[in-house]
Amino acid sequence: MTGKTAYYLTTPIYYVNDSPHIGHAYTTLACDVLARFKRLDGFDVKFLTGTDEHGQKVEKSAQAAGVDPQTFTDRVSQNFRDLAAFMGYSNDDFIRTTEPRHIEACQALWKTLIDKGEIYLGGYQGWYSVRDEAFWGEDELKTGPDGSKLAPTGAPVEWVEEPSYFFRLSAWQERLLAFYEANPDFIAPPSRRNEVLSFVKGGLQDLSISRTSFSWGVPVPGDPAHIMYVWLDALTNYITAVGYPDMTGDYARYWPADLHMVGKDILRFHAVYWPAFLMAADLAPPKRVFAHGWWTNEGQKISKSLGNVIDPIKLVETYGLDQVRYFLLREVPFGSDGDFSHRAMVNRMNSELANDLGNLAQRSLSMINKNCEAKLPQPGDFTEDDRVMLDSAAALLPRLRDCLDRQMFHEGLESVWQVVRAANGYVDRQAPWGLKKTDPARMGTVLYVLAETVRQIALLLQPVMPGAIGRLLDQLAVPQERRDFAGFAHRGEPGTPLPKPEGVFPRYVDPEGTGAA
Ligand code: ME8
Repeated sequence: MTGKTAYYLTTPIYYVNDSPHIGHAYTTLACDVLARFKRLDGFDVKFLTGTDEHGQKVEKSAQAAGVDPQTFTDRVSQNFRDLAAFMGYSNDDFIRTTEPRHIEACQALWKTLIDKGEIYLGGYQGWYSVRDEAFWGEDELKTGPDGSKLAPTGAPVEWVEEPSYFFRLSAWQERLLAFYEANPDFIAPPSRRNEVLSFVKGGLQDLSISRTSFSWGVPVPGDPAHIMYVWLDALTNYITAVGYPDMTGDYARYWPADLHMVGKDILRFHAVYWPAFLMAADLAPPKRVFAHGWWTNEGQKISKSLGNVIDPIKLVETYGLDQVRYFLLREVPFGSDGDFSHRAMVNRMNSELANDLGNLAQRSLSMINKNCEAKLPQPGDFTEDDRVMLDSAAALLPRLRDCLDRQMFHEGLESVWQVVRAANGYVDRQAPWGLKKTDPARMGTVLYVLAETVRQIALLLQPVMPGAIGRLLDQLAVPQERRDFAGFAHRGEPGTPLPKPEGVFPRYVDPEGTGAA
């Protein structure tokens, strides 16, 4: 067992009715950056993602594809694993809800809830949306253009009447409110917290948690005519992956999870139902749920029927993996909705990556290569300007820790770019190219300060752009064992030979020369 502090974070598990799209790539990317950051910062990280394979939506998609649900889910789940590898995600586990370990965990949780009197058998009559895999109250529905009833999400609903087990959610209203009160950081961002609070204050109904009208799901223990409601099944994945029902080992180490990252549409399941299920089973609720916003495409809502779904693989092929990773976390305040546009993507890529950071690194390293025999120069005494530069780079580590603990990726990146811009100002002011003849020792000091600033910036940017930044750290000759945050304060050794520098952030050039950028 390591002496490191455990940090457990999860993505939602994705429905296998669909190919992976930008929404999936985005949620997992945010977790990946956080996981990488925490690992570099000395935590024992467990980062989980996976696929949600049961339920009526998946069963219907399998039927439409003309294959049995297991064959179908095997195929589609693989697409999500392939995406994870392609995007460079560093997840430690990939869970599938059709695995035996998960079925065992769901049935154990169910039995505990039955034993504690939290589940009873009744009958369900009401509206169900297969697309949302959610029950909706009559008062929540709206009317579509053709007069049909629709869920508040716009999804079609159908009337369902069947025997069903219920979870006594209504009994949890006050205890949930007390839990939110005692844990003000449980739901983020704060606007979402208010939304959940007012939903719970509005009163909770008991929740139907089994279905009998189809069979693609986890059988209810002792009553196999019923299968578990897909959300009870799906949420349980977070404890399956730490070994539940065995509560020693990984469960003891990693549970409760430090963070469930979710999209805003599935917050209610994570912030209301899930803590209620857990508390009812005498298990600890997670520490935090963060609901991020949704992307639109060139100003339009993304939908299959509009044909404007963004394929993350195409995006990466067009702009580059590190560039896409940077853009998605930089462009939009995390938690708000955001718009993807070619123009915005190219703008960030060319002005911030190629110009601001790329040029800073390239010109600093080229001058060292040319004027300092390709070795890290020996610095002399630091001036006030040098010290301000070095101090502002050093202040970034605590600043980023704070931003990332609040999942404010854009704020963290903006702080880094303030230092990048300050460093470009420092180069212009110090004009080291003019010192070669007049004061070579001072030139060495300035170039040392620059190399040091770029090193610190690069260390902190590794989680966002592991490929390009890895190459930049190679060019700074930072040894692998000094690339974690324990090595942050460890300045480069003067005299270290540096390889010939090469740009790591190419400019985007429009292939058709349309000048869209
Ligand atoms: O909800 N922009 O699975 P899912 C940003 N199986 N995020 C988006 C998006 C967009 N345009 N479209 C979708 C499920 N998402 C359940 C989860 S967890 C126990 C079970 C996000 O495949 C969406 O908010 O529908 C959600 O977080 C995820 O992508 C897709 O989930």
